[in-house]
Amino acid sequence: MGNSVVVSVRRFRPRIKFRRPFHVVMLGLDRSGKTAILYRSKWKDWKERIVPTPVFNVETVRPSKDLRFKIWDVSGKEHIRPLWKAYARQTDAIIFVVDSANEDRIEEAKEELFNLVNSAQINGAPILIFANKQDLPNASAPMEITRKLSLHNLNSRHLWYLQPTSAVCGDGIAEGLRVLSDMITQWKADIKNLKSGRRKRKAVSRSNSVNNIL
Ligand SMILES: Nc1nc2c(ncn2[C@@H]2O[C@H](COP(=O)(O)OP(=O)(O)OP(=O)(O)O)[C@@H](O)[C@H]2O)c(=O)[nH]1
Ligand SMILES: [Mg+2]
Repeated sequence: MGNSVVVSVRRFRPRIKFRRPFHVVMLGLDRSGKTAILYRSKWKDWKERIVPTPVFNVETVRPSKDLRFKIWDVSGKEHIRPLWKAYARQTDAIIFVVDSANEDRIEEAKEELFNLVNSAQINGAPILIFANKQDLPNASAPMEITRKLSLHNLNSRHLWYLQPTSAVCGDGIAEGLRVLSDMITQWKADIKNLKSGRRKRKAVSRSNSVNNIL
């Protein structure tokens, strides 16, 4: 499988330990392979368990000893997509799964991704894109998927990373989740710094106004 496409603009910080699992929503068009990725990470008999998702599945997965993710895998069917924003609100991150071998639906996937990310309800959460089904002979290369999805035009508030995967072979999933945990850590640290910066500025302006009065 080709190399992952690293597209995040900032370097990730050292890992901080979180006690609770990261809460993540996994979205993408129907049949892109979301449930296959989730169940592949969880059970040996994952193949027998896969059916189209009626609304959502939720599972906690452990890609490595120090990492836990609680993943909401939401149906990609057209009538469920209006609910995506509600599922994505207040999660630690979004995983967006694309079928790399289905050229005909890549534009539709791009529209849904931008529709989601440009929503006011999605508050800068990091995005991991799984370019799935890389085992198929007609799968587009990661760089090509990056271009077709116009990922470089994503809102700059979001850290993002594209990881080629194959749910069938199991390739790329744990690697992608590791990068995702780093992005979440970075995002949370940025929010914390921003808040403490604001508090400091407020304190300074308060003391300035007191000095002006005196
Ligand atoms: N060759 C190949 N097939 C895959 C891969 N991932 C999933 N599939 C197959 O693609 C089909 C759809 O997979 P699902 O996991 O049900 O897709 P989904 O995104 O959850 O679809 P919805 O639940 O309808 O939103 C199934 O037949 C899977 O076995 C992959 O990496 N490679
Ligand atoms: Mg599914």
